[in-house]
Amino acid sequence: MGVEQSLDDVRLRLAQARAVTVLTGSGISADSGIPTFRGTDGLWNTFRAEDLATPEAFAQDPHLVWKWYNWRRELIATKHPNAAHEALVEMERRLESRAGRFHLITQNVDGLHRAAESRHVTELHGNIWRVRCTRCEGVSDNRDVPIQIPPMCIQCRAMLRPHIVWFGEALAEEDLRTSYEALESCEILLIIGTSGLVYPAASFAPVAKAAGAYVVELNLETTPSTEVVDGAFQGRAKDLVPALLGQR
Ligand code: BJW
Ligand code: ZN
Repeated sequence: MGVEQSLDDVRLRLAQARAVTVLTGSGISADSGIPTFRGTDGLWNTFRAEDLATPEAFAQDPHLVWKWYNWRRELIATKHPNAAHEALVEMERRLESRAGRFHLITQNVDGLHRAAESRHVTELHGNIWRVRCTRCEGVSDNRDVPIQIPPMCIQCRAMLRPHIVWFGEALAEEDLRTSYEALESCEILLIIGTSGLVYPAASFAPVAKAAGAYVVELNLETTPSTEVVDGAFQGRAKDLVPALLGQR
């Protein structure tokens, strides 16, 4: 079966499905000009994850960690959702118009799915436009670019941190519960633009498959998940996702 034909096959399955879950990673925002983490142009090529994206790094040098987030805030503030983000909004609209269920789980912290106006979204690793108090744990929105560093909590005057899940930190229980529900009850799981290396999201494909879902991967390259999925398509998210809706 040629690639064109099998993409059509997924398109038909999607058009009939009653429950679709989508997992996205930084590859979907690469088409908006936001760097991914791994790979030749990835952030972890220039920065060491353990120096910046761990609670230990923040405890040791909060100023350095906040400087990195300021740099990323400045970059992300100039970026917009692309055709792939928009196609997922349309996918949700179509499913809901026939009383189906759609849930989008993203590992991205850039907020572009919400900006595009996807409605059922779980931001598994947090959001770069939110801050959390290191003492009272109060979470608030903050879109200052640049943010004055280090930012302080107005309630208890302790330091604020990015509301982002760093390595070694637990994901929010409610986000995990919602994600597993969506994975275990979907007919189709689409995995878009993620290397599938970071847990627990890396285990979502087998979880959905074990529950009977048809699992499809869209990525520029093959990944460790490619072997376990039912269909894998190599290309840019901004081309492949609209194609799944017949928008080409
Ligand atoms: C395109 C494209 C285009 C490009 N179109 N495609 C089990 C085994 C081993 C280790 C662990 C384990 N369980 C937990 C761990 C430890 C750790 C982990 O997974 N480590 C691995 C690296 C081995 N996990 C954790 O620590 C997690 N916490 C946890 O498990 O807690 C347990 C616990 C319980 C109770 C108490 C305490 C603890 C937390 C993980 C948090 C990850 N956070 C980060 C960074 C946040 C910082 C920030 O952003 O500011 O989130 S890591 C980074 O990776 C970021 C991303 O969301 C995440 C995933 O990356 P993603 O999106 O896949 O990007 P890339 O770059 O890897 O891939 C891009 C892909 O796109 C590529 O495939 C390209 O080909 C493709 N692409 N352009 C389509 N145009
Ligand atoms: Zn506080």
